[in-house]
Amino acid sequence: MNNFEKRIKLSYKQRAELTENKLTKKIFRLMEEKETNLCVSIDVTNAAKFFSILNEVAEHIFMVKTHIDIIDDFNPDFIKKLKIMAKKHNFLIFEDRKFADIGKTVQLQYSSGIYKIASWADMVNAHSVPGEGIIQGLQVVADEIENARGCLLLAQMTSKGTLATGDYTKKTVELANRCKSFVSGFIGSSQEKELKMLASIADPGFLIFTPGVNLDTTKGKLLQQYTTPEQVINHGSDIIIVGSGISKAEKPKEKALLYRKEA
Ligand code: 5BU
Repeated sequence: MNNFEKRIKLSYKQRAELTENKLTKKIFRLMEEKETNLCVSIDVTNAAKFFSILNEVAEHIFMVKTHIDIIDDFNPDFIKKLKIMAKKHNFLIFEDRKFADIGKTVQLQYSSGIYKIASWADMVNAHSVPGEGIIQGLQVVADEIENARGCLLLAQMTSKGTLATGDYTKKTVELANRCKSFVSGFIGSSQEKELKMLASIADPGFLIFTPGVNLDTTKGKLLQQYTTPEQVINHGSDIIIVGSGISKAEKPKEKALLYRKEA
């Protein structure tokens, strides 16, 4: 079996055995246990609204994705509440921070400042453009934390005209291969050709997360591109990230169930 076939055919249990990454193993276990590969992205600016949506969808997700720096009324209670909910409803937290600097700067951005991301986010993501230093900088922080921490590399992006294609994607996968203890996998494109390419070169011990998923439209605002859950999973992705398709719906809970079933 080639990598693509392994991704499609092996069970989560079998896939979990192909990695030593602690967070990746935890994710495979959790997806199997909760019977969901849905990660919801709640991109709202008000804390009360954020928690109201999260409360509705919690039973259907294995992970919530945040953009912590868009919350207008952020204070440390936000994190306390988020952690309590994550424990109660058994989901993980992914801060979509997209780190992009040299090692010693990302080390500080990950550990310090107002948000202290490393203290609460199980998963973060990073651009591969700085090279291995970015992973080393994040990992210095992660190694000090008791709970499993992981990182996704942006091998691709979902926006039309992205420069993260072809050789850039291949080199990102090579970088990940050198840093398997901290890198859990990749952000993959929602577009068929690109995603299939990534799914065929990425070792099946790596997870592929795909945003740009929506059942109602193919074009989002400001050059976002969408495809359906069924398409991205058949094209080799493991996890769908759904934002406005759920959070802007009249009934987020019903939509979350729908996306969960589709994926
Ligand atoms: P949407 O409302 O489903 O379009 O939200 C998608 C979310 O995923 C949003 O938070 C983006 O920042 C995030 N995203 C993305 O859309 N495309 C990418 O390539 C990456 C992240 Br990386």
